[in-house]
Amino acid sequence: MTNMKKALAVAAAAISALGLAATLAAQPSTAPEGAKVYIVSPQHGDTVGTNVTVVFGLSNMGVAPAGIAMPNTGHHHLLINKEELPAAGQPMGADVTHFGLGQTQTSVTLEPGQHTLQLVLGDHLHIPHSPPVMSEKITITVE
Ligand SMILES: [Cu+2]
Repeated sequence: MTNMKKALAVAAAAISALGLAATLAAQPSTAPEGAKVYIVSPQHGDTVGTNVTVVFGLSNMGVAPAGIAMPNTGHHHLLINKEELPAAGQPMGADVTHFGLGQTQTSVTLEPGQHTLQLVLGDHLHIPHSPPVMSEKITITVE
């Protein structure tokens, strides 16, 4: 192969790799079968004080910090008193709490009354997986 042909072949390979990367980036990250996110604590129906430690659980997937693209991983997002779920295929915004360092628990201060908590896993771009990996929404009472 001449040098020119070699250069063209390398360029063609680079272009097709870029095209593939662009195609992959447009796809939501997939979640494996059996992936499950759940709230370990508190439990649905619990009565708690105003300072609440929320412990996140995840099975059949791994936790990775935001920005790190690894298959079958994501980071947690906590939804407090949210009626609607995050839109599919779009990064979650500031209306949910991101745990982009890979945290698996947090402490929140809540007013007395009833509150709902729900977790949604997001990929390296904060986009819910396909299919979405989200916990059941639990209700707690704060006294
Ligand atoms: Cu996020």
